[in-house]
Amino acid sequence: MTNKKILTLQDISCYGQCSLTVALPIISACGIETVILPSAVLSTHTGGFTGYTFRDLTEDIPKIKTHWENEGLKFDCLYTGYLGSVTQIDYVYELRDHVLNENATLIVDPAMADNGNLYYGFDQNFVENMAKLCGCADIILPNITEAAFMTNSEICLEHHEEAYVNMLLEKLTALGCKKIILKGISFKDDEIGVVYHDSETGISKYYFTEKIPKSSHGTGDCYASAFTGALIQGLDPYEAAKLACDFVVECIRKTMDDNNHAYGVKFEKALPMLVSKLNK
Ligand code: PXL
Repeated sequence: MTNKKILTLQDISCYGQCSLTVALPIISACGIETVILPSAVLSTHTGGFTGYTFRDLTEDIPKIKTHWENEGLKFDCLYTGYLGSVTQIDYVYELRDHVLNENATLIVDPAMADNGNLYYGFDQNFVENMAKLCGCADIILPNITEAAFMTNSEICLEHHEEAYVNMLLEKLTALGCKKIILKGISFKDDEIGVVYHDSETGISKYYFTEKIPKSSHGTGDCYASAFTGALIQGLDPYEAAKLACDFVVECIRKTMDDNNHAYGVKFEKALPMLVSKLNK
């Protein structure tokens, strides 16, 4: 039996249900061995908290990579989430070149913006470097805001038109992006969804779910983790994209009745649903 291993590079936000504290349990629940490379340790995430601590682990990344190389450790997938600097983006290429198996998959979630704004601390230079990384990835998972920033496009957050989505997909393809899952598309008031676009075949496939009128932090990380776990478990990218949509809706549903839980979603309560759908 093969035992595929995913390496994921992103921060640990100790409190806040995002990045590694969701990626590790979600990918593990998908039945995949998950190896973590923490890029930083923060006391909380940066969305809505002030005065958080930030321990930068950038200089540990090449040392950890070298140790793994010396041990002959290799991975079938590298999934990157929130990265704190351009130097960390540069280390993704090093990891790709030195600790991945042949035919491994590079999945990049350019987790740097949402709702029309860059997250605290990011600038145009970071955006340009992230766009370059996305151009080298096998699969990228931007939301509309991230796609617009990376392609210098107008940011349109609702009432999308298909022409707008196609324009973003074309510009992302021009960056070199191969398979694109563009999130947060809304053609109708009560629906939200994703498009899966394969740049090689030119085929786009949409998937929509009900739109729950609640903005939740951390759903992008839940989405990317469920997608990555499902893909490496053997689903094709469109099926994995659909399952990740259903999982995120369930995460939001499980959190909806709690007004003191805006910092994240109660993804733990949605894991049984993810596991049962994945094993069907
Ligand atoms: O969920 C993305 C994310 C991850 N890590 C940190 C963040 C954010 C979003 O704000 O601040 C530290």
